[in-house]
Amino acid sequence: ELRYPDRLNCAAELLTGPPDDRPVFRTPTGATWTYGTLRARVDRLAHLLTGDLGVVPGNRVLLRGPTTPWLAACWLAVLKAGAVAVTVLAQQRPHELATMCEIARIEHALCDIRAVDDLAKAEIPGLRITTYGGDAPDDLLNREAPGTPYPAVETAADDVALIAFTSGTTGRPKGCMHFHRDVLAIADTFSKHVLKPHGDDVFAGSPPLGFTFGLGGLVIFPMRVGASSLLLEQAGPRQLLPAVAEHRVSVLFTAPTAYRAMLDELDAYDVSSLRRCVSAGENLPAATWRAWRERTGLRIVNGIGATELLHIFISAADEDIRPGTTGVPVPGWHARVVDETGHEQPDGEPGLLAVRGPVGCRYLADPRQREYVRDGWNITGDTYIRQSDGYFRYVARADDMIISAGYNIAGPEVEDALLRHPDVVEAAVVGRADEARGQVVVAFAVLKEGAERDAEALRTFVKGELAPYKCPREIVFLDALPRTATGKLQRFRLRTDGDQ
Ligand code: 3SK
Repeated sequence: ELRYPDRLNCAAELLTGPPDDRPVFRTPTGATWTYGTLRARVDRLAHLLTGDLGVVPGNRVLLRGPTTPWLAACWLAVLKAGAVAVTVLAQQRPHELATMCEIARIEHALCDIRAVDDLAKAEIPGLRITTYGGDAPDDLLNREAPGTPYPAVETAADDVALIAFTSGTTGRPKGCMHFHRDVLAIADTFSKHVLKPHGDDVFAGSPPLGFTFGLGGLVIFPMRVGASSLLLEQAGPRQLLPAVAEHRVSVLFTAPTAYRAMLDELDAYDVSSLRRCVSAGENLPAATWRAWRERTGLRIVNGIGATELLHIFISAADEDIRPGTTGVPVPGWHARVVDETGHEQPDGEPGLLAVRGPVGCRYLADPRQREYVRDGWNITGDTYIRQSDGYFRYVARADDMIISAGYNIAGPEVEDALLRHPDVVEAAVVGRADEARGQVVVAFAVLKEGAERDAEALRTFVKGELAPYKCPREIVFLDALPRTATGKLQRFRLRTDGDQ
């Protein structure tokens, strides 16, 4: 069981320990921040926040900008000053920003000068925006500030440290409140037991710091062990491989689509520094796992996480990894598969994934809390099967099950079959209303450049892979699939039966 002192400031905790000259953040341009530099800059920022800007403990501070050491330093300074960090995504548009500010009652924003336009456009009443990274004398980084150490505010372990917004794949954003102890708990469960990092590791990846997958993987996990992190402003599959090769990255965080995309370019880069490759955000098909293993010798660490629970709670490490499954509950977490009434399903039967552990869902002023937390269990909205060996296998998002002529069909299973075709780069499968069958299976596919868009050939391929009743009635070819700002597939945008 995890135990933390009653008084705990997680930022102070993450900043304490490593020697001053040890690197903590690197950038692709070759800049290196040491732990000493970071500590001094965080203290300066915390002085400015609580001095010039008038932030007091408990205030919520919006943070917005590309993934840079300064964004990470602002996040740490906000927490060290006892305020609450609300990191949002660079892609979020004015109306979304306004909604989040309204829900979280945000009065202060620290914004990278390059991302300020949409925030200013949102015209959020009472919001005081301070920019960083610009030339103006009142830019945060150009202001006079004391060079003395900033004593961390003695927050309680269960004071709110951050609010992470999730819009899921649809709907009004929900703000998830997480405590100071939660920030350490994700490092002391998933990272400690599955990644087993050490001080020499170099972390990197694609998820932004506004997505807790990235915040954990690129800031919290490395800092918890005195390691360093390469912070990439551009972190698509094209940028990841050269970054891994050049900066000798050892722990990589990205999504299944990026692993698939990188397979084509792997031969051009030296990725021998990689030790751990983490995949989350979406289900990892066994075919992608096997192809990556064959080409790199590495076993991808698959995991399921949620903004509501801050990070990954089911996964597996090293030889315990079983492709095609997500894994087992991370030490410290418990998981089971239940029916709609909360009763446990027999092994092998699909049901709702229910999870409990050191971090729980606490939506800010949102009645959907009652749906997510039932009898103390967090119901993530995923359909899973617990196998007889105790491994959890993903079936679908609960709302992505298709019922056709009485058959239950999991969209992701059909997507995996499509992805086994060498020409298919991305696939999404949804149910479309049908008078005779209730629903029929419709697939959307993105093909490799130059591949022939032959729907019949692809249907024949799927029939060779799956029972015929799972074969898509129709296959539509697209140039790209609709995704959320964090890269999750938005299947609801592909449904054409009007029930989204
Ligand atoms: O939402 C997710 O998929 C996720 C995955 C890993 C860690 C954190 C999150 C929010």
